[in-house]
Amino acid sequence: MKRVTTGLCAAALTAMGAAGTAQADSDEPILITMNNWTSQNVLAYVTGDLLAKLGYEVEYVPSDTQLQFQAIADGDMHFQVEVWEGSMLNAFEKAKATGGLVDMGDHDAVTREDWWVPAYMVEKCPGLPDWKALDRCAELFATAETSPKGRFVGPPADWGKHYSERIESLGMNFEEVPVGQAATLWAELQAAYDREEGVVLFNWTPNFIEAKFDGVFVEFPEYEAACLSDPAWGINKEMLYDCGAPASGWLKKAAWAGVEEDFPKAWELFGKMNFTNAQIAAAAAMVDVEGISPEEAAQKWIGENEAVWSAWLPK
Ligand code: TMO
Repeated sequence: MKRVTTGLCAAALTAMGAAGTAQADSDEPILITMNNWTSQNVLAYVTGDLLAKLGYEVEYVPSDTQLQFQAIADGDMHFQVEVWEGSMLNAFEKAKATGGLVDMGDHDAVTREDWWVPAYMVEKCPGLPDWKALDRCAELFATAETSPKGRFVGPPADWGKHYSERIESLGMNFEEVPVGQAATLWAELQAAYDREEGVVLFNWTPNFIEAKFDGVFVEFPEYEAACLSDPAWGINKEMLYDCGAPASGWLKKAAWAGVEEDFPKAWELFGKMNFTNAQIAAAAAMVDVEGISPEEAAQKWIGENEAVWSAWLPK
């Protein structure tokens, strides 16, 4: 990906041009934010591969799902390809308000992130997917560690979900046991699924899960913005978080405001990039089902979807 600057003869430059590598508008690397779930990693590498086609140098910077937005606003990172409403709204809005971070538009994808049960649990616990039914069946979800409370297998801490508060706010007979990384969520699901044992875990869509496991999201009190800001809203008059996440959430892109001037071709690309639910689910499946690396998955996606991405490149 290294841009060739000096000491290169004209013939070689022409050859590069013929191979489709354009001249970039900056020598500085573009810093792409990397998070800790699969589709984001694949889409980040797709972004990097497309930037390379425009002649840019690219670096990938690992970041925390909540703290990344202020880092983007400060120009310490330049682009995030997956901003999820259900887990990042507040941190995103706060950074946007400083003026340093720009909303680069929505993907077509519609998202949901919430508690999720396999379909066989709906038969074992009448009334599911309603959360009150789940709560009545708490014992079916108990483990030695949580008994007599049910165990909720929660997300890594940096995903900003406030589930322990939700359990308290709704007075549920559950205990959150968070995982350290996404792979543990799927290992817990697979282990329970094979034996049709009780399990309720954090999940989201689009994801590879829908292609491999049959199940449903738990229906909590319907999301309204006030649930996250006004304790008086909802069932619990003294606490926030007494609601589910948006059932039809947005998925956005975010960039550092300085990209427009420093990397104008990249700015145009970021504005046009747009993934669907099916594309994102397939991106995750290449890694989590087929077992190839996120880098390879990105290259495969680029190879198979030229008609899609070529429309995003600046003319
Ligand atoms: C932000 N995530 C897709 C992991 O819920």
